[in-house]
Amino acid sequence: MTATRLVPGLPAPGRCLVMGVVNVTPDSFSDGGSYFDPEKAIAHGLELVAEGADLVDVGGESTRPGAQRVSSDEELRRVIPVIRALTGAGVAVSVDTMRAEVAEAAIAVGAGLVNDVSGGLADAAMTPLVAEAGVPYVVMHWRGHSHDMQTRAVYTDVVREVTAELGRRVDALIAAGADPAKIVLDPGLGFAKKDEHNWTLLARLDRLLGLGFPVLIGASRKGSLTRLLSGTDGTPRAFTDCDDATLAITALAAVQGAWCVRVHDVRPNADAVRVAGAIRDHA
Ligand code: PMM
Repeated sequence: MTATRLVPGLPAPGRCLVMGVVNVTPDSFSDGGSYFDPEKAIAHGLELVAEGADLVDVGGESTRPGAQRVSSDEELRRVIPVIRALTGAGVAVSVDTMRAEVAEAAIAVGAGLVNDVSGGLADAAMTPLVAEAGVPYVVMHWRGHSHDMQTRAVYTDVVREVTAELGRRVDALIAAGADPAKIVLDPGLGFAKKDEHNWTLLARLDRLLGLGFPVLIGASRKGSLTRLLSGTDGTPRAFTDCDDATLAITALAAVQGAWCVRVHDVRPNADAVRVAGAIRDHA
């Protein structure tokens, strides 16, 4: 597995890809409210591409710890106009959704990848949908919805359990007829994970990379960074002030062969993946 591995239908620039985040939500922890207005979301997506994003991830449902679900009608209302406008402008778009209905509507307006933080576990219709549609699909490690996911952050060996649970999702997808070449794996940093679990998964990224599928890392502005960088009084660093730290993870993951990083602050991450690409080219 290398960063250059092609996932059909997506850009293949020969280095780790950069996925820019557009949360069309009033309450995402990282950029909550900033792009809830569709015009602002579209403008932001275009801005991320101008800064070097290879694709733009559009989501309409917050997954921050404790978040409650929105209805599928509301999710559709939030994301579809934004995806339609961005794909119409030639942008490669992924839809960040746990719902097959939303994924299907997004694909119909041009989304080229489905990014499902539940890895198909939240909606039984998702696995057959992505298998049938033949789109690239991000299978993130997940143990339950955000309102109580941190109670499931219980592991004996987090690396072994996460890779095994992802492996079972891959088996289900292949059994449903999905093309293995279109499956992307994601350890799900911060989802039913304590800080120690997130750091251990990053320390042993080789184990996930070793499964042979492209790997996506979503570390940008995650709580583990805010707590790692807390002040001397123990106050966590603000989410939006963790972009330099995100960059460190991007560089380390990209040089090891991650396929894509999902980030909010695109421009420096786009530089970092190019640096990592140059190092890999000369390894
Ligand atoms: N994290 C969030 C949302 N979607 N998708 C993938 N594949 N991996 C992630 O780690 C991930 C995700 C939550 O972060 P946000 O509120 O900044 O969007």
